[in-house]
Amino acid sequence: MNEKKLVGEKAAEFVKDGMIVGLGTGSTVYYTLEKIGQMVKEGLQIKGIPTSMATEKLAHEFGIPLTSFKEVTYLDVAIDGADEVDPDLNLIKGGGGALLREKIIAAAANTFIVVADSSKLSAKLGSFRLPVEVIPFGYERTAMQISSIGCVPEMRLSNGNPYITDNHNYIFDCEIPENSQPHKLETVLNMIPGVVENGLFTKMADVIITLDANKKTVLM
Ligand code: ABF
Repeated sequence: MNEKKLVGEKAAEFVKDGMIVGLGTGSTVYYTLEKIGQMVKEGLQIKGIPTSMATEKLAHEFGIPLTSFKEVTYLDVAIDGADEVDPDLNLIKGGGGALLREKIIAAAANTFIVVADSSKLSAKLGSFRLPVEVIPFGYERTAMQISSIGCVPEMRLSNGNPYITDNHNYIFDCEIPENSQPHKLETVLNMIPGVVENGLFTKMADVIITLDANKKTVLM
């Protein structure tokens, strides 16, 4: 069984009857969603809030009932992927472009579970460029401000045009300074006018489900 499927399915064990569940985005949490769909078919009673339109579509395909923040103000658990994980459980997320809704949902969850195969584990964040979501108005100046704090932004493109997020914003993928302190950088970036959110998820993850050297699922 592939690593993503092993960790993705393991996370579904944390989903219990009656829960409100944050449904993440990406190729690992895909397996979590598939497993939850099977559990719903077997009688599990849960409702999910998706972190992206892509996940909303998958939830419909897998038969996972959905709700929204119009009906609930908190979630019991959120399960999501990550692009990079450091030893302090700080994350870089957003490779899939869903970082804004992912962070809203992770922050609203009592427990935030991350599913990450071993290739995501890193001694220090920065191997994966940090996604930063910005509004289109004034993006040129916003990029200059991001550069002024030592990050190197590159506009994410899709078929030669700016990539547009589910929230109708742009994304800059940024090289971050070698000596970055994740929590400080997360805060400083979000203070820049025009920046909507960034992919640093510091001090948020409660559990990382990954694999050990013997390909056994472990909790960090
Ligand atoms: C999502 O998971 C995104 O934040 C991230 O880009 C993606 C990466 O995970 P995977 O490798 O599972 O697609 O949460």
